[in-house]
Amino acid sequence: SFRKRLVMGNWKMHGGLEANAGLLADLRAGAGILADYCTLAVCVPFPYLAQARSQLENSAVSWGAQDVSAHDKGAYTGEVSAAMLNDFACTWVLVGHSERRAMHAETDDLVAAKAKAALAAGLVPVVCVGETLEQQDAGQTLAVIQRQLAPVLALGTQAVSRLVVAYEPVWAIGTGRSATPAQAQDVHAAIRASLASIDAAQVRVLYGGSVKPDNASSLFAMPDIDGALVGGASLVADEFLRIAAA
Ligand code: G2H
Repeated sequence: SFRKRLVMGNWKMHGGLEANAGLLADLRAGAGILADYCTLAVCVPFPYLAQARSQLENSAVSWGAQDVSAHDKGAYTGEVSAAMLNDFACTWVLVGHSERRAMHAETDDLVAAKAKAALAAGLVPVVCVGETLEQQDAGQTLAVIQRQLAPVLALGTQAVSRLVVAYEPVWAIGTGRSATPAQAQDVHAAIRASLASIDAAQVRVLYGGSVKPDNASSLFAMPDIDGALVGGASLVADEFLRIAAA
């Protein structure tokens, strides 16, 4: 079955109205010719969703957020609901990025609840999983990923068939030290195997962690790597577009 490649930027806490305007315009202009081959998207900080929408509407680049509340509404100061993201015509939302797991104590169950809330609102959750260096050294990579995915798989086959998984080894994030294509492929194949009861052939599994123009094509050559979640390199239009071109 055919999985259209997905190259998604994760701006993290970067940007500003003026800088974004140039970046979004460059993406809009450069994405057209790539759109037949891959889906392009950016996940921006909440305050810039309106800007992303106004600059990317009717372009080949879609947009989304970097987090979502598991709750519909209520006394949750600082949280943003899936319905609010829908008000800005988001397609995507990241859930369980390792920075949120590590710095905001997000548990596997909370991440699954966020994915569920996103799906209920018609958004596509991009569920991020990945092991730390310590866990990798201890040979726990697959066990950690199975544990992180378990409550997500428990949402049921219908839910899982609609989401995207992003494998981001924590030791590769922002360090300039990407996983090798073979290393990533092994984990991606295992992730797909764990989805096997679902229609795993249709679920996109992205790789994330120091993806750059010069390592993107060798990663994308792997059979179970369906695209990338790109941090640092997504802040420079030319780099992001070159990754998509790969
Ligand atoms: C991993 C990735 C994007 P970077 O967090 O989510 O960031 O490409 O900067 O390693």
